[in-house]
Parts: sequence; structure tokens; C-alpha cells
Amino acid sequence: MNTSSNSDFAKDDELELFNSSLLTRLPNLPKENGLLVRPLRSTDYDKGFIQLLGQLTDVGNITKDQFLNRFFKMKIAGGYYVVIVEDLNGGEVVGSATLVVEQKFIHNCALKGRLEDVVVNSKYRGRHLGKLLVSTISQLSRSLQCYKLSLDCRDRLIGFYESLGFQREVGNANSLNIRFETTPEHSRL
Ligand code: 16G
Repeated sequence: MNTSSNSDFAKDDELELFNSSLLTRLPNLPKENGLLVRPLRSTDYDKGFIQLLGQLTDVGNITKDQFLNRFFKMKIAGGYYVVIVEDLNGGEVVGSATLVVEQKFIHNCALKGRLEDVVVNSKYRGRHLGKLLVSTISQLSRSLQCYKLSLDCRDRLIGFYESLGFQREVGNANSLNIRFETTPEHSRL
């Protein structure tokens, strides 16, 4: 009987959020010298992943335990594909983007992809890593049989995403939010 749980996980063990073959088998995965495109790993807390997300929005003071807790919840739930760019020269995480695959009843029980949390270390801007990440997620969502891939973004980035094939659909190009008050307790959920 398998009685293992998160608490049995040795913190030095390295696990991937999803099977890396899902990326390596993509036909058009661009190759970049000295950079590795791969799934998020359980060891990425120590490679600057949280600091990188801080270049996108507020992240808070996440401890390694909180990171691992969220990592395992995503892994167990399935449908979360956090794709990383690592600079092999120094072993730092320098780019990240997430595909979330939503299960639907509509369209014959289809899958819908959402592109989330695209961020590239400001020191690496101009090297087209954003394009690399978005194109990887786009191919991944297609290979997972999503019927569409959608995103929200800052107004100034609309042109960037349009240049990569996203379209503002006529009559269907709005993004609306309600923002709720949160507390640090939410990170335990
Ligand atoms: C952007 C991101 C979104 C992220 C949000 C955070 C992309 C394509 N969009 O809209 O995924 O969650 O910023 O902003 O990366 P917030 O902290 O204001 O919610």
C-alpha cells in the first residue's frame, strides 16, 4: 500500500510538476543556447522562481513550505502546467508562464486553456523569451487538445499577444474582475 504523503517528501528530492516529455515532444519548440525550457520543479524555490513572479505582481513573503504545499496541490489536482526558462549558466529561473487546463461540459466536454502569469526577468528582456514561453504554452495547449487558449493582460501588452496569434474577438473581447479582500490565511487553502 502506498502510504506516502507530502510530509514524507524529502525536501532535497526533485520532482517535476508535469512530465517533461509533454514539452520535448512539441515539434516546434524553439532552442535557445544555454537556456532550458522545462516544467516547474520542486527545487525552483531556491532558483529565484518567487522573486521572478515578483516582477509580474505582488507575491507576498512565501516560505519554502508554502511553495511546496502549493506545488503538490497543483500536481495532485492536475491541469497545471508551469513552464520555466532556466539559464543553465548560473541555474537561475529567468522566465515562467502557466497553462491552466479547464474541464468543460460545453463543446462536447471540451478542454479550455488559460495562459497565466507570463513573466521574464527584466535582465533578459530583448532575448524573445516571452515569445518563446507563449509559443511553448500555445503548442502545449494544442497538443493537450484544448479547443481554445485565452488570456487577460495589461493594455500595453495587447499588441505583443496579437503578434503571437491571439485575437480580440468582435463582441467578445472583455475581461471583467471582482477583487476580494484577502489575508495571508488564503495561502493555506
Ligand atoms: C496578467 C497576467 C495574469 C496575472 C495577472 C496578475 C498574463 C497573460 N496575464 O494579467 O496571468 O495573473 O497579470 O495581475 O500573464 P494582478 O496581480 O493584478 O491580478
